[in-house]
Amino acid sequence: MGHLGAFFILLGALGALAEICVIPEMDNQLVEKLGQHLLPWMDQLSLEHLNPSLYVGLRLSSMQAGTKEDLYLHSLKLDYQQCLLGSTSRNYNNGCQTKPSMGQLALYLLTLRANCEFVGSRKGDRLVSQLKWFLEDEKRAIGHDHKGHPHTSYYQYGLSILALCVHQKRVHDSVVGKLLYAVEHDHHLHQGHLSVDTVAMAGLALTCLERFNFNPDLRQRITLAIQTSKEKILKAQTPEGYFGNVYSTPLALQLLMTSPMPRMGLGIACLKARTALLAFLKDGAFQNALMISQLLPVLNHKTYMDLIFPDCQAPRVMLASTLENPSPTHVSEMISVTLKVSSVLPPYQQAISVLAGSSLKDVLEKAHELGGFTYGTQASLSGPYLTTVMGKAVGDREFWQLLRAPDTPLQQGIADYRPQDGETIELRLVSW
Ligand code: B12
Repeated sequence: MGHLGAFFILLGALGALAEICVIPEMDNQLVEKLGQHLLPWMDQLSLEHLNPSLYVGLRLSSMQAGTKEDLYLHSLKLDYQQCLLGSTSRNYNNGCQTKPSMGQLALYLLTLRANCEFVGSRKGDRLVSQLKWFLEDEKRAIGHDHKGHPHTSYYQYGLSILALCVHQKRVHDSVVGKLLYAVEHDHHLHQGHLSVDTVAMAGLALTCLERFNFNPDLRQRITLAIQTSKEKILKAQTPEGYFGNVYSTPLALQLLMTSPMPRMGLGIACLKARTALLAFLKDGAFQNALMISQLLPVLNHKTYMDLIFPDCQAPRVMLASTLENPSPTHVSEMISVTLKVSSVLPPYQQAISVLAGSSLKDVLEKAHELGGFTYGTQASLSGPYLTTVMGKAVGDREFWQLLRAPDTPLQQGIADYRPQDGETIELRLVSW
């Protein structure tokens, strides 16, 4: 028996041991409630609020929003194309305050695939060229010796390769090589700690490339890196069952669900993650629209890999708008939250009184009204991102980290996090 024979016997043995990651169906009502959460966001049709991830998530879910969904896609196309390809005529910025970023362009291309469209027209080709150009620029920023960093992040780098791949557009070996190197030397994927979301996105991009065999010279490295990404994610499972944290679990599951794996315990690990997610969902704790958009495919046994050949005829249940629960009028209890900023001179610390149930953003706003505190935000697909505190803007690869004292980073942004009475929240300027 030659080497090839031995290789196939080994493969067969591994195949026999392969386990799959399946997420058994969850309560329909719970899933529908999540979908309903997206509906009010779909009424916001300004470029600042349009969110291509939301459309992708809905199309890969078991639910639809009828004409609202069509109108949303129409607005996305209009605004994204105008801002990305817009006229260069004098003094005309097409109403675009800022051009969509590399990652947003990538998500827009995923949106088109989610609607079973391939980029093919001249306009589409220009979008593909822009994304390829962005990636080349990022590749240069990382550098030959891999010592540099992408201007955006490896998350967006992976997302962009994925978007090109599902449109069956090839990406140069040298561009893929940077992502492979990052997975192989995982300190590149850290944001203080290993970013499971980033590893998952890299794994999804590489899985797509592997399916098409677009980079035959890199095939072995790609296969190995996919395996490595999955292993890293499994290793990052918490005792409660999350991969990383609750919010990285949806993307992590998307990667683990793409194909069987010769790994004992994969099935159990996924079931454990499902149980943890379910408990969290029952608490009504998945509020952020972007997070919901990454979770919905998983609940419908789908992943971004399904954008390669999406099933646009699959029946989906129509989401009914529910009237928003009227906010309870009797809640007038006040709580005290201490706001602390040590990264400025003189340091700032102040107890702020707000209504119970207020968001951290409400606390910042109140502190501003009281005087002595200023802050600035930038709209993002995840909500308002804190960019400036006390006039101090973030530098290259810095961010204003949100922490609950003494040292626990928050897992939500300023619009979603609701501090408890007596909590101290610190805003800390850190590098990542
Ligand atoms: C990269 C990244 C970062 C980078 C962003 C800088 C950069 N140049 O890319 C850094 C490390 C700085 C960062 C910071 C934070 N992040 Co972050 N981040 C991500 C990640 C991996 C990718 C985001 C991305 O590029 N998306 C694609 C592009 C196309 O979308 P975009 O909207 O244009 O991207 C921008 C925003 O996402 C923004 N951003 C990044 N993180 C967050 C978090 C929040 C809450 C907001 C409003 C915006 C925001 O930065 C991106 C680049 O400009 C996501 C993972 C995920 N699953 O989405 C987590 C993620 C969005 N981050 C998260 C969190 C919690 C934070 C922090 C609040 C952590 C903290 N305790 O301080 C801070 C934000 C604080 C603030 N100042 O408002 C959570 C949000 C969960 C939730 N409930 O919504 C995620 C899902 C990670 C996780 N699994 O916990 N993040």
